Amino acid sequence: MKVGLISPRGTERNQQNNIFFEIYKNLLPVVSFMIDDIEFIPNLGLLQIAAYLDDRFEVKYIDEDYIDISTAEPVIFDEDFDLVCISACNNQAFRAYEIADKYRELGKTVVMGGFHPSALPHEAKQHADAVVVGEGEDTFPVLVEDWLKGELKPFYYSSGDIDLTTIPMPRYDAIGNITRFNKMPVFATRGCPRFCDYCCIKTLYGPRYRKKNIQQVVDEINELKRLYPRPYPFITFGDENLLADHEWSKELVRALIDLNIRWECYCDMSVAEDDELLELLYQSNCTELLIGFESVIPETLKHNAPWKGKRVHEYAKAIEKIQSHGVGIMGLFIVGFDQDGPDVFDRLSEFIRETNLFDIDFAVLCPIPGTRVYDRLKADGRILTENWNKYTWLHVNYQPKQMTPRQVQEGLIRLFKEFSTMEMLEKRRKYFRNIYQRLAGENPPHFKFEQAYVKAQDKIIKPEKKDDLILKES
Ligand code: B12
Ligand code: SF4
Repeated sequence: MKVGLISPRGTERNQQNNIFFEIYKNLLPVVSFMIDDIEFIPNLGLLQIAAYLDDRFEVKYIDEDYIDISTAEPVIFDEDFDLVCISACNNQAFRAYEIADKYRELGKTVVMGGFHPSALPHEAKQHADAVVVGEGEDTFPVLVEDWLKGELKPFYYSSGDIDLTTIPMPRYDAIGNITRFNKMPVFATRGCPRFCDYCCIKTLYGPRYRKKNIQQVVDEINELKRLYPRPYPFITFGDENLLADHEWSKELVRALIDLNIRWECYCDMSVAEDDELLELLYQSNCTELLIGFESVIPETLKHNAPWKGKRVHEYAKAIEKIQSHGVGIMGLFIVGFDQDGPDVFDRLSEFIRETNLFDIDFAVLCPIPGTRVYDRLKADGRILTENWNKYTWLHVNYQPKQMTPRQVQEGLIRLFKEFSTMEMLEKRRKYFRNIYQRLAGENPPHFKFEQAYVKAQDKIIKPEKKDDLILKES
């Protein structure tokens, strides 16, 4: 039996049909000067559920984000699947429904899961024979057996508390042409004990922070090294906070040192308090830590991510400490909260200039279904569109409190542009060159810093005037 695993197109920054693509394509080499290009990552959710399909099934993974749009239809629909499994984030939902409808017209069974169907299962059910709500490990195997018996149920609800030490390795071997991707996703933990108002993580994975065994993680990375030709793939841990438990993290990072990879992960700034962990991160080639600072305005954080609000005064010191250990930080920021006035952009800009962040990414608040922000804005009648194609964290989909949607949109673009110039890159390059030379001598082996810089220079194309287009669309 043939099973299709389909990740519909949607990634704003990777897709040529998206309005942000042009501007982002031109800016990214400078924003993210340490990665080779825009990041290309396969869908781990689908590879994970594929691990439950035994040898009765032949699986085919199709990732529409990485198919030329002009040839996407035949690639997706010229397959004779018996079962079609589709995964969707919000901004993939409409395309997921299109694919699902067409397959159902062809008489195929379609099942859906992932963030969007889990938040809005009844909407997704209109396009699928069955919807999985939450994690797939305890639901998908049951669903498959029901399907084989002809007893498929409309909804499958996860317990939300899967024991990660018992789950099989994702089917990385099903990726197919693996070198289309420049980063390989690995998860070592799942869940987050916090509940920030704008975040959907708890809705999908529940409140408990759970871990795999370290050996499982090592085995997964070794499998990726086996599948991926040298140079080894860059490993991106998608965990909400890989380093939340410092003692366990140290054990994990020690194991990563022996694997000889380059890697990154999300974490919080408490890492700055642990010198031993910082040293291990450097030794293990951790290129950057992605930290969601979200805002530098205490009032904003107090209302939207209170636990971050308590630490906002320590942000700058923590960044300095972490980066001085040769580990860069990608600062993740969100603009457009109710407490943000028009000065939010200047305040953010000033903070970033002062802190020499290795990498930066900006987003505009997005009212994701299943979050408190969504419920609040919906109740206030402030959601401007439920066109999920625009739920990208780059479009303004709601009526901000202290600004117009246009002001927020323009401010976001201004920030991207301001920090995506060769001048800013040069400044950061000097800052990090000093750090690496202090740590490792004249030619630091840690990063191919100079090559990355030259490559970024080559790739800079003067952004065309796309601003009008963006503003009209949002
Ligand atoms: C890696 C990653 C990416 C990668 C690409 C991943 C890819 N190709 O799928 C990149 C960097 C390209 C990316 C881009 C974006 N991302 Co992203 N990303 C992640 C991240 C960090 C990890 C994803 C992952 O590997 N999860 C691990 C797998 C195992 O979990 P899972 O996908 O949930 O799958 C489980 C269940 O959901 C279920 N399941 C999932 N699909 C299916 C399908 C079926 C049929 C079944 C039965 C079950 C099932 O079973 C799985 C096992 O339990 C998540 C955060 C997170 N914790 O998930 C954010 C996250 C998914 N991204 C998010 C966002 C907002 C984006 C962007 C819009 C950002 C931007 N502005 O550019 C884009 C758009 C993505 C798109 N495809 O269009 C949001 C999604 C919000 C939402 N509600 O939709 C998340 C949740 C981050 C967050 N905290 O808000 N992302
Ligand atoms: S934003 Fe980060 S800290 Fe807050 S709930 Fe989501 S994953 Fe947890």
